[in-house]
Amino acid sequence: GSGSEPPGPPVVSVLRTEADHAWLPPEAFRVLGSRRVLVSGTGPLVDTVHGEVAAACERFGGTVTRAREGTASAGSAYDLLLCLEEAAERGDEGFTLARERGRTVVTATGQRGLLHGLFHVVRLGAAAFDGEHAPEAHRPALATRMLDHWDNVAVHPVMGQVERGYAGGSLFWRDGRARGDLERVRAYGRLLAACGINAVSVNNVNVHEAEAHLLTDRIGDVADIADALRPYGIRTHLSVTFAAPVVLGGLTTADPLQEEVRAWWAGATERVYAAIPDFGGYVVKADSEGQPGPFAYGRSHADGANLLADALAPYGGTVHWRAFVYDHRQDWRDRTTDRARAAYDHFVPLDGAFRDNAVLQVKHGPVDFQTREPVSPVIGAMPRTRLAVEIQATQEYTGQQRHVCALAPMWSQVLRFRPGGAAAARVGELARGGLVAVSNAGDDPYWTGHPLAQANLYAVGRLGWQPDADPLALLDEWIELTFTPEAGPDPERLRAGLRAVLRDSWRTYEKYTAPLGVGFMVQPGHHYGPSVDGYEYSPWGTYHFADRNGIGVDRSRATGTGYAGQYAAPWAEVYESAGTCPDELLLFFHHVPYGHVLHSGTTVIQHIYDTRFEGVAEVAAARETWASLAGLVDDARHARVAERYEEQLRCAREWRDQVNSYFLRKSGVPDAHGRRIH
Ligand code: GCW
Repeated sequence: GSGSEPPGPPVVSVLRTEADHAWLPPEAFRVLGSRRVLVSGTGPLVDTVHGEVAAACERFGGTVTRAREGTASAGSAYDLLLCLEEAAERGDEGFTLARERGRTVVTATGQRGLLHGLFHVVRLGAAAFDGEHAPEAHRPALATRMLDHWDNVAVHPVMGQVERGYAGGSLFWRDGRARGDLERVRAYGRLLAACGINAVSVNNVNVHEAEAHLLTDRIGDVADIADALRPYGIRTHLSVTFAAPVVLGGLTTADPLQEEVRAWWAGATERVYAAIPDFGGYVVKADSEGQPGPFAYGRSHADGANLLADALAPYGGTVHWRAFVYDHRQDWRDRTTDRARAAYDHFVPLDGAFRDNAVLQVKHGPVDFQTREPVSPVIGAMPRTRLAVEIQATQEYTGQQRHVCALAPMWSQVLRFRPGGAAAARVGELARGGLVAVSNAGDDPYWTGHPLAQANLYAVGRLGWQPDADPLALLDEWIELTFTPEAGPDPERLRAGLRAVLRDSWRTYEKYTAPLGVGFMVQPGHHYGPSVDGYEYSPWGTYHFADRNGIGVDRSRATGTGYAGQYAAPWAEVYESAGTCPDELLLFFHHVPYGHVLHSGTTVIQHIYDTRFEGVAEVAAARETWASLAGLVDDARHARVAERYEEQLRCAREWRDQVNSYFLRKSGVPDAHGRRIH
């Protein structure tokens, strides 16, 4: 039961939806829900906090009291105080946590901070009510932690409802209309808030006809989504087409320096804010893979981004301008053009030219979310520009949510990388514009298609909050919340099993797919499964150059495309020579003979054979481990994962056999261990 004095606002309902609870199962609230809790402060997000606590107490026998004002000094009648201290400054996301006189005290000066504090207590579980300690301050390292949905409103003839979506349909759109399932959207917002995400962009960066209209005549649909996400502190953003003044406004130009174009954006943006007062801003993919942009008018990308930044500035909005600009109609015969160079070549000369409310959104690697890439040299090379780092939770190139591939270890490597060398700042510190992930969620009952892919969505928010967090600790945290092992018969075996199948799954995936950082051996179009030469003679700029003597892309300054020279010291030197380049990136930077000996002591060709065999063996072992967890995980979830392991194993074998056969045939070098290669 929940007491209340004075009679506060209505308890905000905690959700009713068929969807999986993911990392917020009722059981995760047991510790908190069996306590005596005081929630103090006013405002819509405090109502959300109160609703969460009330639902937990209802279920687990605790009590919740609602007060209007901060009462951190209140008597010993409570085990937990959740206090909003001052008039809500909505921007403030931090909170402090203390244990004093047998009570746990969370104080925040902003409503969102209180919400984060609540979920922090949930994460801590019993530890939140242990011992005594002085107030510790928590605040997000990155102010923006955003998900980009590549969701189409209308079903795209090739890409479907969700571009690169592996989790069913869109949470927002279906067959050309808003789905209107706002309870589900709200549940999504709740999960996102609980891992630290605070912004969502609701449509594909490839903005087709129907989607373009979200900006104007269909803004009401976006406003409905924003209303559903707002109670969980999440701001809504929109992808827009740079050609909007032409396609929506009837102008003859979208030239960013034309007054009529500027006026059109100002007016359109004013109407957006009339519908959504806390609208986050625009996301733009311009001059990229066929999308319109400023180049058509002879203008720079700073001109383009600043046009939208100026329109958004009066309302506190931000434009996220993507740096994914390259020539996708390249001639494969032309060895001087290197797609990896493109973002740096286009954008670094513009450093300092972008407005304060323009964020340049840079993919973490120079090419395209491959299993292994170096960190983009753009990060670190634009000190006077707000950069956001873009990662891909949707597993386009990492198994499409049919394979287990826990990506936190990869993302963590990126965020901990120091572009300026050992003493310089980390990527996680340089990303002042935030962390952005392409979402992997959809209307699938498990949200992410593969139930274990929920771990990736969870890690996005947690790494945005704390980019130097230990990725394995985050996996453990996700396991504790999602599976609540202590509630089951054999918590240690469950934990150990989940760790075993998740922790190294990215490296396992790497072992059976494209070797040593070379990338792109996927089937063209859908990008699932192997095709070693699938992109070799294509216009996309993604080649491996394998011949009978060797493989890899020479990106050195001395003899290659010069890409290695885009890095600062010491990386430019490290990557320049095959002798110092790390093994896992060797073929990204160098073309070497098959007999080249790696730092690991083995040759490139033998490494290719060995790791393909190992990768398949590791998948087979993981499948067995998963099978052994039957009875410790709920049956439906267990069955869903088991079925996906069958496909993962089939696909891993296909990768192994195609890659090994290809290189045996090219090189003529037999496997040192005489294993069967076809
Ligand atoms: O990885 C590629 C994808 C495209 C995507 C593009 C991008 C939305 O294959 O589907 O388009 O990147 O990031 O814009």
